[in-house]
Amino acid sequence: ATFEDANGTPLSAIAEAFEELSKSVKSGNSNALQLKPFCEACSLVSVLFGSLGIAFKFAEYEYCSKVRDLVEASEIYGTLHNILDIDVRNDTVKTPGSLSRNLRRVRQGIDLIRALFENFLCSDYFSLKEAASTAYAQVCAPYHTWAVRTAVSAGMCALPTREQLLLKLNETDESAEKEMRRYIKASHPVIEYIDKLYVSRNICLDW
Ligand code: 1PZ
Repeated sequence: ATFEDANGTPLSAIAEAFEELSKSVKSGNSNALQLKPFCEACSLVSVLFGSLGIAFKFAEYEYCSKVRDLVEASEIYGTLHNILDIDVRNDTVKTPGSLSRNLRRVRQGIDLIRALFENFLCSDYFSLKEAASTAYAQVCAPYHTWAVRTAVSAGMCALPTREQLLLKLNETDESAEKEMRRYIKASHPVIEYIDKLYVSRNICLDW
């Protein structure tokens, strides 16, 4: 199977996949989001890790193993909302390794990319390292242990430059801006939808 669209770059495939998700979320049916297309879109994000260098191997492993657990669950549970219902019933929403916890972590990953892309496009940040460090501090650091935060900040020093990243992703400044804006716009309703799954079941989002 190929996930490439007309432009054929990894970023355009990610943008395309999230636009599809955002369409089903906006369709209004509150049970609308199926695990399978959600996981497929989230798997596409992992190509970005390949552009980050060896320092983020552990992040790749962490993220991909959580997406894989959700893929395996997709046959049985079908929708995101079923996953929450099962874990609420078993009181395992926040239990390490539970599907609802993995979903929360994957959601933080796609939000991290959203924040990174926003910073990348904002002229206040000169380097990829600055853009990524700020995005991480905003979205993920509050929920990570000291050990993880330390490893991440060490890894940031080994990030490629903006230009190297664009080259690896086969994008120009203009094409990357276009695809990143598509992703920012499309991921927003998806992230909001996932948050609502928790909040509507009286689960706060401070973890
Ligand atoms: C060009 C892009 C540059 C962006 C660089 C940002 C890299 C951030 C790396 C974050 C590493 C986090 C690693 C480990 C986190 C774990 O503490 C938690 C544990 O969850 P638990 O098992 O306790 O429930 N794991 C996660 O949160 C899984 C997802 C983390 C990775 C998200 C990265 C998303 C994609 C980054 C860009 C490619």
